[in-house]
Amino acid sequence: MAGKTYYITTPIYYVNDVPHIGHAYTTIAADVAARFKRLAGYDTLFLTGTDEHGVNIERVASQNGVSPQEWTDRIAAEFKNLWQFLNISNDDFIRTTESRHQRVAAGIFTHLFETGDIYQGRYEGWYCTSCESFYLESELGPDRTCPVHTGKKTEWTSEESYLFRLSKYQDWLLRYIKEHPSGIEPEARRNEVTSFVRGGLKDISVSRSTFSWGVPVPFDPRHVIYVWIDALTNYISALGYPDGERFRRYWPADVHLVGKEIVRFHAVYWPILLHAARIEVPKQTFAHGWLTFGGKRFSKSLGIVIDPAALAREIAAEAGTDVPIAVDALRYFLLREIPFGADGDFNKPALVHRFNADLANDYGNLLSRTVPQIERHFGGQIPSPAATKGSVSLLRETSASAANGLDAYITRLDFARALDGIWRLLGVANKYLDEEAPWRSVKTDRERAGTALYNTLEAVRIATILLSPWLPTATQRAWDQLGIGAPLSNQRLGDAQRWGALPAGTRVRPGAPIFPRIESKPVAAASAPAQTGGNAEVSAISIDEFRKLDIRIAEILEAKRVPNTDKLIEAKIDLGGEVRTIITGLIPQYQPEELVGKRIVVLANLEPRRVRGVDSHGMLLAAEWEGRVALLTVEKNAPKGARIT
Ligand code: ME8
Repeated sequence: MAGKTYYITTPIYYVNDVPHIGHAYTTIAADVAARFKRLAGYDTLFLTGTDEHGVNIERVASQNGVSPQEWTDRIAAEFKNLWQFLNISNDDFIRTTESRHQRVAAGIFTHLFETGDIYQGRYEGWYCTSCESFYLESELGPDRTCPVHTGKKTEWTSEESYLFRLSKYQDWLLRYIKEHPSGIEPEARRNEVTSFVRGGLKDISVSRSTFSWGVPVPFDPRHVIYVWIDALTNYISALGYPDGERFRRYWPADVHLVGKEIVRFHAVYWPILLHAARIEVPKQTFAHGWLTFGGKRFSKSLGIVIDPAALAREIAAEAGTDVPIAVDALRYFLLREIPFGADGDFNKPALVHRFNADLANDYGNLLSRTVPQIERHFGGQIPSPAATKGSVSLLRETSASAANGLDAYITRLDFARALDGIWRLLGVANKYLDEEAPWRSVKTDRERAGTALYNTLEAVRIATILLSPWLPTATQRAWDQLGIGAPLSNQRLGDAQRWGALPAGTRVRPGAPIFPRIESKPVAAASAPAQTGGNAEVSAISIDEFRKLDIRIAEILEAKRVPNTDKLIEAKIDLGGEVRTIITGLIPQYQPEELVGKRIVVLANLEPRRVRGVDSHGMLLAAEWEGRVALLTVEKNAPKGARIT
């Protein structure tokens, strides 16, 4: 893999307002791709930044009573802070007001003027200030509104302007797209661009003289460079074009990741501009779909926004965990739920569901089901596997196919499929563990139990490496619990492709559940641990009232997980001759298997109720604190049925 490079960019975002979840969506996707390519051994460069010029920014700064520079400094800082908060690993952050950028934008403009591709003329047309773009009459919505910003009126703009000979390159571009079909993805966007170009390219205006907040045209300072021409050049100015070391190393870019509304700028204007300037064209523009809310696009100008930081804090509070874990969940959710490329509606219950089902249950629980067993039965050290004990071939195969398929999926930015492969592995690992049930076999065949625990943790090790691009915080915590000496950050894809690399003898470090479940109200009500939270108001009761409680000792005869729930266990208990069923919410603190045989304390005269189609009669008493649960048990082998008085 030595010598392979990967250069990925996001759009540089406008600083007319603070970032929202739509911006986070693109940036998280680019971050996962960049982190993955680093993992796969590519020499990777990941660029994002801010687009700080144009009449919009000039206007919003003046509305806020500050200079455009003060305004852009303030909002650029908001973007940088958000990227840090979301654990974005960009290698550079380019701002179009930086001199390293302005120099390049001005240089290219002058060069194209000298070669005759930019010429002086007049431009008239319908202009949307939110898009910073002219539209043809035929493209406008009702009342000459913008086709992208629904309801926003375009303005008739007529001014002396420099123009760029886009028309001259129409045939070249059509040929180029045909010969390099993967240059515009997905296919629907390629078709859209092709038909737009076939419809005929008109020369475009590339300067403005009605305002001054922009990069001055070097040979005619009455004009500033059109903000889109200025902005697009960020992808090479950040590399130190023309003679920077990074430009030589990373250009042409592997992927310009953008939202679908700006595909035309990236897949028509930008390649033509580069070609005219004799600069290589990027390998690909990938235009993803829109994140919507109630079917409407998140957008500052449309007034539909979600602050990703506020959302992550909310999720963290609901799960009773810290914010970086909630950030991981958001990163995962956005790329799991919506096939990348298509539009998708944001929906918080779906996020909560993914948090519980995928992250807490399928991934986090694998650790809670194994690491404490190693601690309890194997002195805290991961035992050596015995080849003859049980069949591990399905686990090995699924893990190899998850790890081997990933690079191709990420190259295609098919995040959902990549995650599907990893989840297949987690599914097989959970099933393997259920079937092997080391908590049972440890009593009869220690070697088999040890082998099962080793193999499950080996699957966890591999999944943890593979998931690290999506879940940088959670995978680090999982790695810490595994106790492996070599840091996670040093792992490469090859380490996940080698079954058996988990060193036997490793000392595990049990810890708190990495993704504590988010309890929605109805499930909490169905779960039985005594509600003795520290904040509950406790009022005094009389001894007679206490005597009304029928609290008795019981033994758990059987316990099994209630299907399609994350937390509930159906337990059969013996109250000294009387057998009852009680539904209790004890997972992940307890697994059904370990409850069997325990002598516990039950509130026996609680009204029966139906939970998930089963009559539950009574309540297992348990202490609950800081999200943890401990069952009450008894000393001196008190007999089943004995009353607590
Ligand atoms: O267009 N769904 O900046 P911008 C998905 N400065 N992605 C969304 C989104 C949504 N609802 N809303 C925003 C600009 N995005 C120019 C770019 S590049 C040389 C200049 C993301 O602040 C998506 O990537 O309007 C979209 O293309 C971008 O933010 C637009 O950001």
